[in-house]
Amino acid sequence: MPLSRHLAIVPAYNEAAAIAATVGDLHAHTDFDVLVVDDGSTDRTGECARSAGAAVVRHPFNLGIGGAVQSGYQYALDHGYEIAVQVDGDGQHDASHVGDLLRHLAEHPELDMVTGSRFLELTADGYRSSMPRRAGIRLFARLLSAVVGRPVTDPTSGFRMVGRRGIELFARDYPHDYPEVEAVLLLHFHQLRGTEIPVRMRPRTTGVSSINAQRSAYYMLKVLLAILVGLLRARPVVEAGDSAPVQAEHAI
Ligand SMILES: Nc1nc2c(ncn2[C@@H]2O[C@H](COP(=O)(O)OP(=O)(O)OP(=O)(O)O)[C@@H](O)[C@H]2O)c(=O)[nH]1
Ligand SMILES: [Mg+2]
Repeated sequence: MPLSRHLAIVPAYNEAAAIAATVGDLHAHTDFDVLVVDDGSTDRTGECARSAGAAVVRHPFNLGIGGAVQSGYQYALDHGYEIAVQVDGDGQHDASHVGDLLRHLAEHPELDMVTGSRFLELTADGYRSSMPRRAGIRLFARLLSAVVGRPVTDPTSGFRMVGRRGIELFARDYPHDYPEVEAVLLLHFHQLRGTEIPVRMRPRTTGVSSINAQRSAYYMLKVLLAILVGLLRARPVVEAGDSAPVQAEHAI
């Protein structure tokens, strides 16, 4: 049995320069157990994470961020955690907000996921990504808000906390490649509920971003197609009083 009922899942790929500080930040601000998913790094990410006091799951080769996060949810499910929060390994997510996410989830038991949004804060300080990426984020935000029927302001934020139902869903199924936007849809199509609260993020100070100019274009196209395909796919129809889908078809 785990010591805590709460787990921080930290996906990390070649983050040796930042991972110890990220784990330290989580230990300083939360009582969450910390799992670093070392996604086939070629540097010392795994060793640094372990020395900093985290549990480490290591992929034999690089699966990409979606695979890394899904491994984390599988670990959370297998070890009986009730709450899991995703925190990037590059130090951009400020662990002092983990308590805010937890409080919000505890105060709203109808919710399954709470996401930290950079764009809800009234003051404009904190990292909000580059101009071109912000344009993409705005487009995804509009599309997602229309589809899920609630305001989504930061669809690419990977700073998210889920309860048990979210852990079960994401352990079973999690999008690959650039998963954050699709994960919001996945949650919605499984009739789970999400919301956002304001957080401040930091710029990446070390390591290499997964999103350069070339990949941004691929990201946009891939995620737009994924949204479209997700909308076209058949989904289970749940009738009032049923606990199981009556029409056994697939969700996104
Ligand atoms: N680049 C990359 N990151 C991965 C991978 N697997 C896990 N990660 C981790 O996923 C997290 C998010 O990736 P980032 O490249 O920082 O993406 P981002 O935060 O949207 O982009 P930046 O704002 O430019 O940092 C980081 O902690 C990475 O270490 C992978 O295959 N590639
Ligand atoms: Mg980052």
